[in-house]
Amino acid sequence: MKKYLLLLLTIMIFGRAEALEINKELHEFADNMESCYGVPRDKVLWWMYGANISEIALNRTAAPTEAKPWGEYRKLFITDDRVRGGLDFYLANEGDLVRAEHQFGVSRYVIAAIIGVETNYGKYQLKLKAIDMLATLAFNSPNRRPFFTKELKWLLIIADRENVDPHNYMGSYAGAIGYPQFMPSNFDKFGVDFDGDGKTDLVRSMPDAIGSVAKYLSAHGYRLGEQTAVQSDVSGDAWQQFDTRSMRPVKKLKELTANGITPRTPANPEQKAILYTLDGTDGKEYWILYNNLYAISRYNPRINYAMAVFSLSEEIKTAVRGAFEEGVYAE
Ligand SMILES: [Ca+2]
Repeated sequence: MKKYLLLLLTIMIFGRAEALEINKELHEFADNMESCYGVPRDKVLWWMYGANISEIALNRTAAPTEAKPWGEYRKLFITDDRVRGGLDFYLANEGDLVRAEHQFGVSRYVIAAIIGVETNYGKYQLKLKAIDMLATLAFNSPNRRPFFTKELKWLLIIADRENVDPHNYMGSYAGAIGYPQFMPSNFDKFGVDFDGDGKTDLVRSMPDAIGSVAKYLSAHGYRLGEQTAVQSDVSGDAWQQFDTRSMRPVKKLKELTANGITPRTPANPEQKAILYTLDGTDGKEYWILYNNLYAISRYNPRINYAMAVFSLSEEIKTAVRGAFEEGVYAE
């Protein structure tokens, strides 16, 4: 630990820009990391001395984003470029996507769509250090400190365990890491070494990202072969009681159909379901949501997010099938 102390001393003498203040609170955090999780306190303090306050993290998490109507959101989001990107991504990663589908029981197209939505299939350049974002939000933000402190804790536990400098974990302004944008606590629970190199690397390994997304969705109840969401037609008034603006499928499909809600594609009447009304480009859309949509929403709890992943996955599936039929790509 001597080298850390020496480096700390050097930094304390020469100073640094926009540094995180190393105060009593941070010392307590470091003590806690050592006593509860076995991560040496000097190592933690050294890592934290290297962390900078991020204005981006403070500004972005403070500004609530307004929810757009679904129709508008879909048009902005499910573009030709994004679908073509999904086809390219599928063709480049088919082996791992199929393997993940078999191993975890999650649609290969949904896995592709999640990575497409999160980081544009890994093409989005992650320029922010998760440690800067999380340290800023844990120690310098007025809100949600316990949440981000917990995530910072997990970032350092993982770094210590995997023997990686935590400053190498690149992510978003909220501290989500790598291609699939996992928060560090999810990295710990659902991270998979899917390329078998002995490390779970969500920043550089696309196979690891694919396996981890599949494990996450599977653990949150996704089941291959079940429907995800389907548009329906409504009649009478009784259907309104099922329109609760919740994505949690707490009714059975047969209860919905008995009350004037007719799915445009039939499904098992015993299947758990709920109705969700969305503002489409041509007026109201009445969607029946199933358990798989709810599982997707565990990745991000906004309806537009879950619907965008679902819609994109369907578009990618259509594009892949089209490519096979045209003989552009032979299976
Ligand atoms: Ca790996």
